[in-house]
Amino acid sequence: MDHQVKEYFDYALQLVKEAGKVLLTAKDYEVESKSDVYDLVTVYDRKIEEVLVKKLKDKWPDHRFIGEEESEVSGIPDLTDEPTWIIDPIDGTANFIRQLRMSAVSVGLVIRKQQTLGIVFNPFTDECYTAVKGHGAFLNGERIYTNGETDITKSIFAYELSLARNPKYLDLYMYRLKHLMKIITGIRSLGTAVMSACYVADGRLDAYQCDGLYPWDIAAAGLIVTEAGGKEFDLMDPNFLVAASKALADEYLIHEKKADEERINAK
Ligand code: LIP
Repeated sequence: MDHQVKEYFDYALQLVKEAGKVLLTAKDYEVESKSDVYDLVTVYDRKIEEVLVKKLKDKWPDHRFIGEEESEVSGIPDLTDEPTWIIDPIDGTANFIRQLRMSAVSVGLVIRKQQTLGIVFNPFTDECYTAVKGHGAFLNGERIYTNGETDITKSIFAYELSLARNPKYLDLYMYRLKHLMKIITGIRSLGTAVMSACYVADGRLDAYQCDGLYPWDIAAAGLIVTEAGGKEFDLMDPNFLVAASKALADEYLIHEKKADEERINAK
C-alpha cells in the first residue's frame, strides 16, 4: 500500500474509533430538526464532525472537507482534485436518538475524484468496516466479500423510501415497492445508508437502494462495497444502488423500469 495512503488510513481509523466511542456515553442531549421534522440533528453530530475536521486539518492543512453538518449550513462544496475528506459524523441519527444501536461514524477520502479509503464504525455493535482502494474490504480486520447473489428472487434488499415523504414521489415509490415485494425474498429498512451498504459488503444483505442521498452517505460505504466485490456506483449520484453483483443490480433496474411503466399505464 502507498505509504502516504497508509498514513491517512491509520490516522483516520484512530479518529473514527475515538469519535464512535463518544456515542456510547451520550445522554441528556437536545434534538433539533433541520430541513424538516424527520431530518434530525444532535450536539453529537455537530461536535463529532467539528473534531474530525479539526484534527485532520491540523495534520493536513491543504486538505478539503465535505461534512454533512457543515454542508447543511454552507451548502455542499464542489468536489475538486484535491484530497477531500467526506464525513458523516452520525449516519442513522434518528436511530441514535431512539437507541436502536444502528448508527455509524463514516469517513471517506477522495483524491483526484477517486475514492481512496473508507471507514464506517458502528460503536454499538463494535463493527468497523474499512477499505483502501485496490486492497480489499474488511470487517474488524477480517477480509469480507459480498455474497455474489445474482438471482433477485432469492435476495433480501435493504430498501429506503426517504423521498416517498414528498407527495410528488409517493406514488412512484409505492409502485416500485409493490412490484419489488412480489418478486424478492424480503425487504429491510435499517435507517442508515452506510450500515445497509456495509451489510451488502459482508454478504448479510444482497442489495441496498435509496434515492436522495448525499456524498457523505456514499463515500466510505460505497468503496467498502466495491472493494468487497459489489457493483460500482457514482459517488455524486444521489440514487444509490449497491448490490452483491452487477447482474443483481441490472435485474433490479429492469424491475424498477417495469414498475414505473405499470404506474404510467395505470393512469
Ligand atoms: C440518513 C440515512 C438514512 C436515509 C436518510 C438520511 P442521517 O442519514 O442514513 O438511511 O434514509 O435519508 O440520509 O441523517 O441519519 O445522517
